[in-house]
Amino acid sequence: MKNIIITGGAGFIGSHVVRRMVANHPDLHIINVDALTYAGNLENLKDVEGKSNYEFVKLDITDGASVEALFSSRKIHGVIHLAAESHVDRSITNPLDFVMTNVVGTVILLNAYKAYGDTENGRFYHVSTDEVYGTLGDEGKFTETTPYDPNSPYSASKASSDHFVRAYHETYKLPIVISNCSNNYGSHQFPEKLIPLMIHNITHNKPLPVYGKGENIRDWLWVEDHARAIELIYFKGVNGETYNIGGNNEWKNIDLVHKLCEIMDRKLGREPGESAQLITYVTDRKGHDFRYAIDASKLENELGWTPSVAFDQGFEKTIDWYLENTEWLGRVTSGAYADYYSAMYANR
Ligand code: NAD
Ligand code: TDX
Repeated sequence: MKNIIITGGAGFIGSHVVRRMVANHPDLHIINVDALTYAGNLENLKDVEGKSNYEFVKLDITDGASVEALFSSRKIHGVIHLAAESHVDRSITNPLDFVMTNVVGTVILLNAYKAYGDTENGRFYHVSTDEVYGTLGDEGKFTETTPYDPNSPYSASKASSDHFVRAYHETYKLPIVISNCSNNYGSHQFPEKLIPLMIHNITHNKPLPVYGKGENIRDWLWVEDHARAIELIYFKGVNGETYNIGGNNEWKNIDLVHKLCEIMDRKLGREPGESAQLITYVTDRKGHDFRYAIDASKLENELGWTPSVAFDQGFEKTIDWYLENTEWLGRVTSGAYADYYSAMYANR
């Protein structure tokens, strides 16, 4: 059986990728490598535990000796690398954590794959973000040839890791692919990110902190469509290439929050307009990118991928998941989350 390592498989997107790969590829042995930071949660993977082609290895990718021990213990056919520090606000308060995991951790994995992996037949797939391209004005979209121009410590660390992955292809002929995706929404997302944070706050009648004037724009993609794109690119992408992934679904933050409030009023049996009264404009994020929008035509034309779920449908499903999984939300927002929340929002 071929061994495929998926890093960050206990996180938001990673858990969707692991579930899909385990279910669709019984001929592959999927090894989920995750340090279980605050963002990683094995509860996200209850339905694959015990599957014969699935294994979990708790490991920090910045621990070079442990990474090397894993890669040298058995032949690793390929790697799908999602492990990362992923939250922009945290990167503003603690950039070094982002350098360690996103840059150093990625290079440690590249070295291990280069030394021990099946570089003849397999590949190293690096999952990245559209934020590496910087910010857009009112017009235009990011393509694969848009120059890198990262603005936050998070996006600078992801840009740097993208460059290392590409450099290993050029220098050592390592078989690699990279994808850069827009904002994901869906189940199992840690409630530091806009949508689950707002759902949690609406449910608890807490203020809804909208940064600045709420006019920043994001391009939202259903997480399962991202996971499907990752599966497709892993098997069918061309080595050395980059693929942009996006939902063609732009929303101003404030419009998205209003839409969420309307749906939540209906679902919670509140008066129309009740949840929207919780909206509170707060100090803007430092260096806040104005607009992201992806041109995904390369992926569509070359590999035949298109988003499968209309936003209205995916958004409603997402909200239902959080309302049905209040225990999950309760557990992940207990303890350290409370400290994070007051540090980030108390004086904003
Ligand atoms: P997440 O924060 O939900 O999950 C990250 C996972 O990585 C967690 O399980 C965590 O435990 C693990 N991890 C963190 N540091 C680690 C370390 N040092 N060693 C091992 N494991 C570690 O992130 P996500 O939103 O699922 O994002 C996954 C990937 O996709 C990231 O690389 C991110 O940059 C990229 N991405 C995310 C989005 C998005 O909208 N969330 C969009 C585009 C790209
Ligand atoms: O409380 C909030 N209020 C608010 O107005 C939060 C948490 C966010 N925002 C705004 C900031 C952004 O304009 O909402 C927008 C979305 O914010 P996030 O959910 O933090 O996502 P973003 O910063 O756009 O980055 C996300 O998409 C790209 C992911 O976190 C990254 O990992 C991914 O690479």
